[in-house]
Amino acid sequence: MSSKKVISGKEVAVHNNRESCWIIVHGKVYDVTDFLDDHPGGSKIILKYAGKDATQEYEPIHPPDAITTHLAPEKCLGSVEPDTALKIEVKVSDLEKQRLERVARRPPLSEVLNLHDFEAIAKLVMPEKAWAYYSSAADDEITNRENHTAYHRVWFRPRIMIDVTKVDWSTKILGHHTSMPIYITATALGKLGHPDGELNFTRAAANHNIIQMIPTLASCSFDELVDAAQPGQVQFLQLYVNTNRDVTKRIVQHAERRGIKGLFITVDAPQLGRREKDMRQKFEADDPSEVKNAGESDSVDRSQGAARAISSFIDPGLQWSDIPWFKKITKMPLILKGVQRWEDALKAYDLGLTGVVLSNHGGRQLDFAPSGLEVLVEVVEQLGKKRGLKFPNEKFQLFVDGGVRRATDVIKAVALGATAVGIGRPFLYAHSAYGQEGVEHGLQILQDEFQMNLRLIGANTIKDISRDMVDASGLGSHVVSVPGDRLYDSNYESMQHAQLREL
Ligand code: 173
Repeated sequence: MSSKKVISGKEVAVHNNRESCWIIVHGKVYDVTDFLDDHPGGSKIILKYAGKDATQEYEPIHPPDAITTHLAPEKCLGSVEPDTALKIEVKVSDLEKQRLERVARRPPLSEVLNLHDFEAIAKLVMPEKAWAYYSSAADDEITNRENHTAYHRVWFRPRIMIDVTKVDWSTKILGHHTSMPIYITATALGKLGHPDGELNFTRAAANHNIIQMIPTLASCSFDELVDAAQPGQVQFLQLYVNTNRDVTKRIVQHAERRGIKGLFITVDAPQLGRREKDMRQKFEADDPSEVKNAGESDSVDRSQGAARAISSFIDPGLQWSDIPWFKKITKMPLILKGVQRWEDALKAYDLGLTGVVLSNHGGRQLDFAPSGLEVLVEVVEQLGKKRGLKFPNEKFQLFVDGGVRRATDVIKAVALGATAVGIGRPFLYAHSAYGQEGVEHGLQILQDEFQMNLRLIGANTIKDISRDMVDASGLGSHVVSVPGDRLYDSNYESMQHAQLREL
């Protein structure tokens, strides 16, 4: 059959089972019968849409080119005759109606004063599934909360009587200009939060001269995000290494040809962490009857949540000896994302890499992994002692991500030796609640906070933020503010004091 053929929705509807399974995505009809068992998210979800239009379900969790990359061209049977496709009737539930009412009641952006506000609003207005996916973290979410509270254990030692009439917080990341020492870090599945997906970040980053790190698992295609960039706009790529290295090689070399300026290889996720908030959503099973039938033959256990369902391609065999291969296939600067101890940072340096991101993946991987901020201190110390390096350093750059909500957090990391800091969830929340405008507002908030805080600590530029401007002596002390164990705490029944007697 030629892909030019026009097929009626009625004809597609006949192919609604495991023996012959056609689906419609973006107006095209695909024969996915042979692909059912190879689908990383399992066959069950495809069979739910067998003979029907699957675009709405497909869109947020796949880049638009996922189908054409995974299916042979002849599996595209043609286009569906307009308005004839069977759709799954989506009933607007009462809960959804209530959510839409809350969306209409969002405060204007002028009332959003800080990045926490975005999180609070997003929690109220996002679809529950998307909130669960973005906000979830590993196990008891201790590391997730520690990422933020670690910043509370670093205090400023401000300088006074400095002429701070003019302050400038622009700097360079891997040699590229940025208006602030931050970048928008990679986060998967942007369309779960907003229909424009990661394009919101690309466009907002352009308007604020900020670097965007494009995720491997973006909802938008890589090329869409590169095409949307302004001339000269700098983008990095976050890479999940595929078990099939030919696929990885193709991605990397394509990225280099498209002008990507840095390759951030994720090294903290040989297997995805258990994110229980996400798991509780039973991701694809909106229909409660389906949850009961979850024992049906389907090789993927979707009770494991959205991320695990689509991450089976990630190679748990990735190791240090793979690094020379990456250096052979690309000239892009190579940075390891997810380094969690100084020994590994030194190894990365010794192997000639350009830098490391001290990160625990937003607390989504190993619970009780230390915060990037705490690792930063030991890495700077050991690279100084054992390799004679001073930070910040043009040749080997240190980045931190996780838990950042304020410019003061960024300034603390910079004082401790970081070149820049990655911010992920706050921009996801901003875009989920307000789209591109929200992301831009979030960036503007940070710009304003930088101006004020540089003045208040007595630094005219990023270069003037020195190690002596912070006291990090309490950072390693987890006694001060270890986050509470919320699940345990909510089960524990408080004891009572002695009561007054009844008269
Ligand atoms: O943290 C994540 O959720 C993540 O990195 C991921 C990995 C694989 C699939 C989807 C998301």
